[in-house]
Amino acid sequence: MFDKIEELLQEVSSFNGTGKDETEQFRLKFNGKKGILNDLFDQFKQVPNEQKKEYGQRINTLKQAVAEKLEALKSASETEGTVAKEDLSRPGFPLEAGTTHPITLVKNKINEIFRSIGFEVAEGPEIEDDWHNFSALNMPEYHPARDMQDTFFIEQNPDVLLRTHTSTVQIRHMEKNEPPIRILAPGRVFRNEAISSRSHCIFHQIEGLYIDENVSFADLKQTIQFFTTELFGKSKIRMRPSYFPFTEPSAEVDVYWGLNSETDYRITKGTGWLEIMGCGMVDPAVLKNVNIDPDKYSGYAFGMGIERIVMLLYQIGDIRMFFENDKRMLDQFRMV
Ligand code: 2NL
Repeated sequence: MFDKIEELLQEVSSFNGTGKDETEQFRLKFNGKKGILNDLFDQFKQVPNEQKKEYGQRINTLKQAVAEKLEALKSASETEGTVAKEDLSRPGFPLEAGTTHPITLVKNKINEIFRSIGFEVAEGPEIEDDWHNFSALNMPEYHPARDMQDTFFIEQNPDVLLRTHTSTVQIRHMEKNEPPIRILAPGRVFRNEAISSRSHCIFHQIEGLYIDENVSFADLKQTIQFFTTELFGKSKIRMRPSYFPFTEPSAEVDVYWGLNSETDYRITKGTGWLEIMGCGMVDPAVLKNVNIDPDKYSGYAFGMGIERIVMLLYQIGDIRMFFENDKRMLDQFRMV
């Protein structure tokens, strides 16, 4: 009798049914209403008293073994089921896409605004020579205006330098093209400045140039006003007299930002006005340098730093944030 139970125990532990039907047959054979276990429990009454204890222990062991085997088979078939049910057409885990840097974002916006009124984007080299960066722009060798910005020279050669403004692009364009000329020159420029929260050696500029017959200061003002309205939604501007070696007359452009918030007070120093760019009528000496007849043609030019505009638009307090590439900063421009 005990040998029979021992045999059954062996059968249970060695059972390794794979299919669903096989497992169900196994379950019915041992656990079914008319299964072996019920049978063995029914026989308990006929077992002699002195053997009842051992018999009880053995059939309980068998019952336990059957239960464990069924549990093991069940979880194995569940795992199998999941694999079989896997939807292979499901999309994979998404890869996080990069974001557009705020400087690029604003540069593109400004490009679009001027393209809509007939300007074309022009580009040129970052490593320049003295002529395109200084001399052609009415800044001869000993002109005091050259001290206005500190220049990076390379290879100890004063004729190989990093451009300090993108006017170089416009000089090159005027040398190769006849008026009418309507171009926009965005790009990186380089100045040897002390690192602080307000200054940086590499920054971005956009300059614009329009040369044709009868271009006037009124044309310049209207164009700038169109630009500030498009970019900031603000059309109230003023022009203050200024000086640049390459324009005459020259002006600084202020936008009326308003005094609606505490931030407005802080960034406009309580005046409501904000300086956004410099501009002027191209100096006849510059036109002569690129073989454009100043008696026939006139033109205007303007220039602005992109970082400053981005800081205004998105309330960024420190210029160094543009170059740290901190993901927490860049991620904020995902939806812009
Ligand atoms: C500023 C002011 C300015 C120009 C740039 C220019 C270029 C040529 C001829 C004449 Cl080829 N002018 N550019 C003119 C006036 C102002 O920039 O504050 N820039 C950040």
